[in-house]
Amino acid sequence: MPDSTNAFIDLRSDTVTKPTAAMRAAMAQAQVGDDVYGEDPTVNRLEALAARMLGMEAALFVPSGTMANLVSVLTHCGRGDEMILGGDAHIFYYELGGSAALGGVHHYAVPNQPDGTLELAAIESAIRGDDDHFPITRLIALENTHNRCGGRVLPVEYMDAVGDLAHERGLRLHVDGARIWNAAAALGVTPARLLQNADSVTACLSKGLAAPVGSVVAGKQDFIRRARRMRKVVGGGMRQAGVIAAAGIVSLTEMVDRLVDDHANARRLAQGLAALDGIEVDLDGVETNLVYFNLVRPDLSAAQLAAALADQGVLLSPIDSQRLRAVTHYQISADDIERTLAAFARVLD
Ligand code: TLP
Repeated sequence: MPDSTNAFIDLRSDTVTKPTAAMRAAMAQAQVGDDVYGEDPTVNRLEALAARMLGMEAALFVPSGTMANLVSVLTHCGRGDEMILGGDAHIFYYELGGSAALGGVHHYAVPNQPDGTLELAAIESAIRGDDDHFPITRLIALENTHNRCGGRVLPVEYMDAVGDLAHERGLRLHVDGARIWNAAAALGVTPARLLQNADSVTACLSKGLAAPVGSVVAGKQDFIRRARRMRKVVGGGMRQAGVIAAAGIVSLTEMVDRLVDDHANARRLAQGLAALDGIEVDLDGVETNLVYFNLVRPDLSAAQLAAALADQGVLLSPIDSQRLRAVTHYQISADDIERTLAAFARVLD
């Protein structure tokens, strides 16, 4: 079975998820056309469905979350404009400075709080005044769930408040919602409610929702029309993309409701890790499918622990010399969590 041949318990990321049998069947049967002409019926269906679920007027299918953020930022901002974002934001930390390199967009990074938020006062004071020395602030970007802050969920009231602040000051709010589905599941609200005050969102299909490829950008009709042109600029115009969009439709219709299982597995993993000597986990901070933890052993680095666990068949990501990340997802069962904890116990013994 192509979906279950992985010999490792792979907790490096939810990006490693493989397509389900239903996705492969949908891909094989997908009706296709040329999407640059707007003629791929499956892509059009995916975009309409995603827009509806995200509570936005329209959506655009793109190959990756990185391109979704890039296209969004370049559509909101011109050269020399500024965006305010967190110093731990994926856009700031892990996207090669793409919007600066390709679009000349200046990044104003303010500190992320441990819960993934940016203090409203910090955002407020980062907004530039009318002065010939300053770039023009155009955009605020939030991330929900927040990856580097531990998969933390930004609550509805906070999202609303940042949207209000942005709009009062004539700015736009973009949400890197690569894992917005996890955020909504953890809060027990719809993604549409969570994004009610946002102008645009990146939402990934190929993480917890297990599609092989693809993300969407969603926003107002006019924004998406301009984003479509920007996608073409960065080389993201795809042709018979219905073959992959078909998997994305299965993601949205069949894979959202099960995310709570990943969250339960993450919690069980975090609790088991917290009970081990040499590991520290902030249990209150484990709200979704990401488990960040610290190794507190002078004789072992995070990279050495990861290597020793790989020898035991368990893969996870060292983040720095002491910090590691484990991510639960569709291909990780409750039994895999127990086997992972047993491997940890052997390695740390
Ligand atoms: N995150 C990846 C790595 O790039 C770190 C991971 O394994 O978690 N926004 C957020 C919040 C993300 O976590 C990611 C991927 C992206 C955007 C980019 O998505 P892709 O990988 O599809 O370009």
